[in-house]
Amino acid sequence: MKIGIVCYPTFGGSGVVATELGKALAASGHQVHFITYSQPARLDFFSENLYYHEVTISKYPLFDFPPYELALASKLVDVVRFEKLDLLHVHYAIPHASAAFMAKQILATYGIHIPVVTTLHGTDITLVGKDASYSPVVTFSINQSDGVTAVSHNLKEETLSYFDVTREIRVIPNFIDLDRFSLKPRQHFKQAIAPGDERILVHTSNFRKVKRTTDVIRIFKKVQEKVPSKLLMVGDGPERTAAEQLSRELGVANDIRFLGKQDAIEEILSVSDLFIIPSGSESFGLAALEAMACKVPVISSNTGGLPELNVNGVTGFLSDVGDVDSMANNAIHILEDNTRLEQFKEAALERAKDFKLANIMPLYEQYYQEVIDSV
Ligand code: GMT
Repeated sequence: MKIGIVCYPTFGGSGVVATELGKALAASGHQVHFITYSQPARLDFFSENLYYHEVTISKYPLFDFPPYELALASKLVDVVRFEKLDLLHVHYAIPHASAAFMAKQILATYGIHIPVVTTLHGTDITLVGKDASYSPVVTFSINQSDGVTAVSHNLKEETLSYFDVTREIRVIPNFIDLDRFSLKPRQHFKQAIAPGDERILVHTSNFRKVKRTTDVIRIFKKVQEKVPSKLLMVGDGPERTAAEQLSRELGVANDIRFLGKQDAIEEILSVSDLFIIPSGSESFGLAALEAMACKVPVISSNTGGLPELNVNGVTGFLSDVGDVDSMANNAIHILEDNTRLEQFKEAALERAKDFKLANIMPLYEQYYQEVIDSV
């Protein structure tokens, strides 16, 4: 197949899923065309089946807000026409699904009928999509897609309960490349972070409010009172300063390293004992899956799609959003006993294997074919 993929080219979860899916599809023989405003972060090598088309946005003094959606729709028309694509797969509804709808209408005037699959990732529904300034367009463009997927059953239910969606939604979860995300021997790094053989806790995110990064600091403070430990905070974003400030106020700053944005997350996960993800909303939790693939159990909130990934009492524990005491107690329970920690680590890896790329990519391929056959 010749597949066009539209996504945010940044480090965010939806962009990572889209890019890794495109790379895997290309590796299995499909021709994949990425159409974005800059080179996707993980598309940093050459492959004969991978193409990248940059959406260029003309600036004009009249435009306080350059019309990206129009530039994207025009580029989609161009790429579909001249590269003769079979299907467009857009990741993150806003504004990709509506741009694809517009491109589809224009292409029809050339006698070209291109099927569009929209994948809902989370905040495009749970936060931004529900905003009254977007919701009519989100509802319309989901219904106008020829196929719709959601990354968890919970996200599907959220979408159906909030939007007047008539399209069937197929659940296809996030996936993991176990060749990249696996436990790597990094003893020297572990020694540098935890010279007294302390436990290492880790959090990775974009430090947005929804991630509740200050809860991570509060949990760590409580854990540290019972189990000697260190905390690695990976990523950057608007809440980083608040998290840093809180760690100083609570007197734990010397045991926390804020590492900023990192490419080789798997290296950091490889030295970690426990992953903390107390999000207020999380449609799947790709970051938790990456941790589990590196044998790191998960302390999470029980929101969104997290219960579909993290098995309570087996791969980690789930608590109500904001219940810092429960999360800290669960973390201590796992960390205070070597044998128990090892059991949780093994179980985390076993669960991660359910989401390996080889299991999930065929679900997309099969769905593409169904959508193509149905239009
Ligand atoms: O987590 C983020 O804020 C980034 C966001 C995105 O769209 O880039 O991630 C969402 O999509 C990921 C991939 O499908 C999911 O694993 C994340 O759970 C989801 N984030 C939220 O729902 C907050």
